[in-house]
Amino acid sequence: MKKALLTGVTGQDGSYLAEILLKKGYEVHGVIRRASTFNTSRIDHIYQDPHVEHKNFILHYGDLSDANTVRKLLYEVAPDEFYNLGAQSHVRVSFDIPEYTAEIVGLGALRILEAIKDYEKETKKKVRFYQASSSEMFGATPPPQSENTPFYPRSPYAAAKVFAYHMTRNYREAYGLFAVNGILFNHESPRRGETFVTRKISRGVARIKAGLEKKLYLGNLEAKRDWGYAPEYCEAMWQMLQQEKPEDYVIGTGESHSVEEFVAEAFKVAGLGDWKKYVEFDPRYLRPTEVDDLIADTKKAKEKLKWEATTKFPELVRIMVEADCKAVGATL
Ligand code: NAP
Ligand code: F7E
Repeated sequence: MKKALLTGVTGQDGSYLAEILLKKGYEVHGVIRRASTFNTSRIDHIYQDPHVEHKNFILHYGDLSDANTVRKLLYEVAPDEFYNLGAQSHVRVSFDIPEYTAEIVGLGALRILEAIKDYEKETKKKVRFYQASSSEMFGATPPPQSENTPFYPRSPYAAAKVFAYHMTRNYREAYGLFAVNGILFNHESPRRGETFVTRKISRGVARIKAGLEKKLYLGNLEAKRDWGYAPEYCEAMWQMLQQEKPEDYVIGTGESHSVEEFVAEAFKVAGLGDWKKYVEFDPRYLRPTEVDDLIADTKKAKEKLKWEATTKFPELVRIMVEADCKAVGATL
C-alpha cells in the first residue's frame, strides 16, 4: 500500500486529494492545525475514528512554521508521496499579513524540501514531492501563460510562491529530488473558501435567492481568471507524481472570464434577473496591485499527462450556485 503525506488536508484541494488517494488505495496522512474550533468540516465525511483498527486516513497535528514537526512526521510516516498544499492562500489577505504569508508559503516549502533531502540521504528511500505552485506567480505577465513564461508576482502571496517554486526546482537539480511544481490556475468548487470571489458570489446569490441578504459587495469586476473545477485539478497533481521524470506543469482550462461574467452567470442560474440590482462596489476588496488576466497554455499537460479540464465555465458556475442554494434551502 502506497503512503501519502499531505499538508493542507483541511483545505479545498487537500480534501479532494485525500478522497482521490483513498479511492486509489493509498494510506493517507494529513497534517491539521490546532484550532480552538473544529477546522475539519471538509474532511469530516472521510474521517476515521482513531480507535478503529486498520485505518487508512490518519491525521497529525503540525504547522508549516514548525520545521521539527514537519521533519518528525516525514520520518514517522515514511511516505512515498508528499503533497505540500498548506498555505495562507488568500491573495488580498497576504497584503495585510505579508511576513506570515512568506513564512508559511515560502519557508514552509523549504522546510519540507530540507527534511526530504536529509531523509533520503539517511534512509536511502525516495519521496516524490508535489509543490502547489500558482498562476499568481505570472502576475502581470500577459497571457497565455505556459511553463516557460517569466514570473512577475503582484502580491506577497505570489512572491512567496515564486520562492517556493524556485526552491523546488533547485532541490530537484541540486540533490536529485523527485520534486515537481504544479502551476495551477484558479480552481473552484462548492468547497472553495467563502471569501474567494467565486464562492463569495455563489454563496451571496444563494442567500439573496433565499431572502437572507439583499446585496452582494464586491471589488474589481474586470479582472479575468482561468477558472476550473478543483477535483479534476487534484487528479492532475497525482498524475504529475506518477511520471517517469520530475517536471513542472501548467494546469488550467485555457479559457478566461471576468469576475463580472461570473456574477452575471451566477445570477442567471439562480433566475434572479439583472445582477446590477444586487451588486455594490466596495473598495475594501481592491488589491494594491492586481493581476488582470490569466489564461493557461495547457499544451504540455495535454501532451504529457493526457490531462484536460472537462468542466468548463458555465458548468462550474452552475455546480457552485446549485450547491449553495441547496445549503440554504433556496429552490431554483
Ligand atoms: P485553502 O482551501 O485555503 O487551504 C489551505 C490549507 O492550508 C488549509 O488546510 C489550511 O489549514 C492550511 N494551512 C494554512 N496555514 C497553515 C500553516 N501555517 N501550516 C499548515 N497548514 C496551513 O487552499 P486551496 O484552495 O485548497 O489550495 C491548496 C494549495 O494550492 C495552496 O497552497 C494554494 O496556495 C495553492 N493554490 C491554490 C489554487 C486555487 O485556485 N485553489 C491555485 C493555485 C495554487 P486550515 O484549514 O486550518 O486553515
Ligand atoms: O480573486 C477579484 C480580485 O480571491 C479573484 C487563490 O486560490 O487563485 C486564488 O487567488 C479576482 C481578483 O482569487 C472580490 O480582485 C473582486 O482579481 O477569488 P480571488 P485569486 O486572487 O485569483 C490563485 C490561483 C491562488 O493561487 C490563490 O491561492 O476577483 N475580486 N471582488 C474579488 N476577490 C475577492 N476575494 N473578493 C471580492 O470581493
